[in-house]
Amino acid sequence: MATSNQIKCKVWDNKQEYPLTTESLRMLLENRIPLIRLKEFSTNQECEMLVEQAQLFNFDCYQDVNPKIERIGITVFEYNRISKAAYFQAVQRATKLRDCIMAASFNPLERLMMQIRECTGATVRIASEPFYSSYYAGLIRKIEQGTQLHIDYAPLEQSEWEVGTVISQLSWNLYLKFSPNNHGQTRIYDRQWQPGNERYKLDSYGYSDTVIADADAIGFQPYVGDIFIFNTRNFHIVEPMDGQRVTFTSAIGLLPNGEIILWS
Ligand SMILES: O=C(O)CCC(=O)C(=O)O
Ligand SMILES: [Fe+2]
Repeated sequence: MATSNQIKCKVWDNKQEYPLTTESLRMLLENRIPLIRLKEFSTNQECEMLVEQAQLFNFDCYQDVNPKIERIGITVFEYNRISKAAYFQAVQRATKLRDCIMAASFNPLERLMMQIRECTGATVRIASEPFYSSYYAGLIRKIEQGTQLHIDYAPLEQSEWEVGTVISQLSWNLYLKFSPNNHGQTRIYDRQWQPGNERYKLDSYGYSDTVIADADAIGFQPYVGDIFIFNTRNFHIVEPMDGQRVTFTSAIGLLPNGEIILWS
């Protein structure tokens, strides 16, 4: 495991956020910059319409996750412990519901995939599992009570799935609704998960603060209509807030052959 000194030598351009370009995406995948921001990716009206449509359906709570996180859609994180077969059985129904919500509002997933395709020239697609089908991608998620300190990294968490073969993993969040206040920020540490960190795991997904000792961090205040993309092998946390905080989100992974895949 690298020492904190070695890690601190890698300089993140602290505070600065980059627009989406071929170069910034490459740097984010290589963890050489902390954040990409797509300002005004969607209009306030589009965001409102999506939330309004989503609210016609039930948000479910993540299993085994404290504090509570609610979402529409399914995650490999939860089915990991059940079975791959059960996940792929649930994909069709979840996809139908997501498509119904997007058809009555707008489709941020396709819009973002198109933009990544345009700026990289790479194949950008929904992840798909040999002998099964496409994955589900695109959660509508409420994180209002915050998260624990965590990472999202399929080579660790889903090693037996296609998504477990990614060499780098990002997350994009489109902020659909955000009650105006100074809380609910997302904080990303300049410290990537290493196998030795597993002994500091607290429960189904949280880690003790020991893993981020001395690490630099960057926090960002979400704005409705903006997308933030960051590298989720870095430890990160969402602060709790009073009020509503609704996002549209999925993971983005880079495969060894250069393809870019999305899933939830
Ligand atoms: O809601 C956010 O700002 C980030 C949530 C998160 O942990 C993630 O997207 O990996
Ligand atoms: Fe996360």
